[in-house]
Amino acid sequence: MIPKPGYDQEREGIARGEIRTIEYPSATVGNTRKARVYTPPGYSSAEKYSVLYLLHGIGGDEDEWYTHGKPQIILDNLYDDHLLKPMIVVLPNGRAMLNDRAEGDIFAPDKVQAFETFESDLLNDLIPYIEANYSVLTDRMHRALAGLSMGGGQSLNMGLNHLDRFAWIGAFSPAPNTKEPELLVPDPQQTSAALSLLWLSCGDLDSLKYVSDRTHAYFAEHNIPHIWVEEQGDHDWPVWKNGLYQFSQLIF
Ligand code: FER
Repeated sequence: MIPKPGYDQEREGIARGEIRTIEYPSATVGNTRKARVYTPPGYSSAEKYSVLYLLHGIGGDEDEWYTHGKPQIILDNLYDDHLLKPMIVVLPNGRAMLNDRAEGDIFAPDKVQAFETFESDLLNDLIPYIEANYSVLTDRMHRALAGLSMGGGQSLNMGLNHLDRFAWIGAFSPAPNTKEPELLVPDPQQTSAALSLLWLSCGDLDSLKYVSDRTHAYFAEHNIPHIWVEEQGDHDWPVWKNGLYQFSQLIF
């Protein structure tokens, strides 16, 4: 799956969405946390939008996608081509701890643990804040969860464990935080019936590809419907941006 040339280049003269930093109270962490929110061109409270929560990797924070992936350019272009459903995209900070900056030893156990703690922050703090402050649909069919690397692992771990909250799940180059497939999907029939989309993609040169390989192998063996894209690339932005480009067109 090759993206259309120029898919990530700013187009002249098109309608643009907006990407802003918000702050929300987190009972999980006990402070106020930051996230970014992309609202599409012409966002209006007269309409109700779906929501994609899009997660970053171990070296990032709520600015990582914005700085390196420029999702607003990819999404604005897709809206210009009429290829996306009305959605807002939330870029959280997936390291749920008091100092949630990607500094010091980013592999320290407490920092890795904070990517697990994020499950409670996402479900109990961030999602309720978004749903109280944006004009959005609040059922599982209109809520998606995707991410890159650590965020891909989080999307699989949290999404597949909460199919009552998310119908659309995407993992781009998921990291070793991804649970073993037997724990991700203990009941293949139940999971298959609930899912609208399960997306898995990874670059062929990625040293973490074994995580995707074992996950895909289990999904295939147990007939769990999913899209598996092995593409040319490393553990890097071209793969993750293409992941967003492809996944976003398939949801809602
Ligand atoms: C690991 C190797 C890589 C790991 C996490 C990563 C938790 C994450 C990489 C990324 O987010 O880019 O052993 O363990």
